[in-house]
Amino acid sequence: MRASRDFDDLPTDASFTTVDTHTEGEPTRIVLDWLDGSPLAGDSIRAKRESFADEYDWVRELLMREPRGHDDMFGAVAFEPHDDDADLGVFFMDSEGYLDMCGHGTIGVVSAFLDLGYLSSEPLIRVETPAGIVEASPEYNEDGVERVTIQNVESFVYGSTTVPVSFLDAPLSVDVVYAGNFFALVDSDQLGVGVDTTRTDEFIDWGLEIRAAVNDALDIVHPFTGDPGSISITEIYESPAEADRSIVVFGDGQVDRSPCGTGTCAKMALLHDIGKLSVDEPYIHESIIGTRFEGCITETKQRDGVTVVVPTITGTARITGKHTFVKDSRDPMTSLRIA
Ligand code: PYC
Repeated sequence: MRASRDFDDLPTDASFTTVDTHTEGEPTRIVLDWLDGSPLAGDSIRAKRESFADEYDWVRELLMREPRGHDDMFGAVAFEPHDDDADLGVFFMDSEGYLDMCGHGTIGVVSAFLDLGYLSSEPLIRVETPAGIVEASPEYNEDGVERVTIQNVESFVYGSTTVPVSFLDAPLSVDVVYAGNFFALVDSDQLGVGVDTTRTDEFIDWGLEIRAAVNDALDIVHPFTGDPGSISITEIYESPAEADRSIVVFGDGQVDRSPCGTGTCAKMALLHDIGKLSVDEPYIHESIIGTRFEGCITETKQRDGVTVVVPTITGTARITGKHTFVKDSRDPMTSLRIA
């Protein structure tokens, strides 16, 4: 019997190469196949993401969902930037769709690409994302990249609202904050529970219901671009003495294992707005599994009458593998979800 040592003998329709990482526990499967300049139509990163979604959404499903991924998988597609000033272009995806910005994913991509020599070790790496340019500053030790700090896009409190929800008698108060994605932020005191892993399924149901209720209640428009927006992520937080902790629900009910990079920025923007976090004051944000991002607001600005903050977050990512995924032409099971 002959053992096949590579994929050349398999009847494959397609194959994809990824570098997989986790950032403080949250995976990022980084797709390399568009890095060599393979064309994605469009004259902006958003347009390129739209063409990917139109033409290659099956690749997202193939790589994010079972049997190659799982319902909580997260991914990034890396490509040559559209913006001449950027070093790298990235957009983000999960098992349900796409996000405009991702903090843990950006840390994962920058850290892995530096460790693998795909990026040269500059002190500042500019990453083009659908939300705008994000600046990454790596810190090294003798073994390579130790941590990465990213300066996220300008973030701001959009407003607040109350929405009726099935799991409370009273309406729920929600703060709406933009930090590269629009967030619904909810204080867990209103739910009468602390944030921990004993109730993850309930938090997922609540998070999805809150997101839908706020999207029903508000017609969100980004104040600077005029683009229509919607809440993509619900962040339910508590503030114990040692460090703020949150559970972050997005996609089709995914839970971020990391403290959520954009979610940390959203929380800092909210705290600054209510006078509880000053510029340059260190902020620690803990995830549902106890991992942490360090955050800071480095600056505030007035933009079109809105106070925006410039937030940074710092965290560590590690490579978990490099993979070649194939779509065997005999295999009908390209993407599996159990309802
Ligand atoms: O780190 O910004 C983040 C993020 C968004 C969704 C999952 N993680």
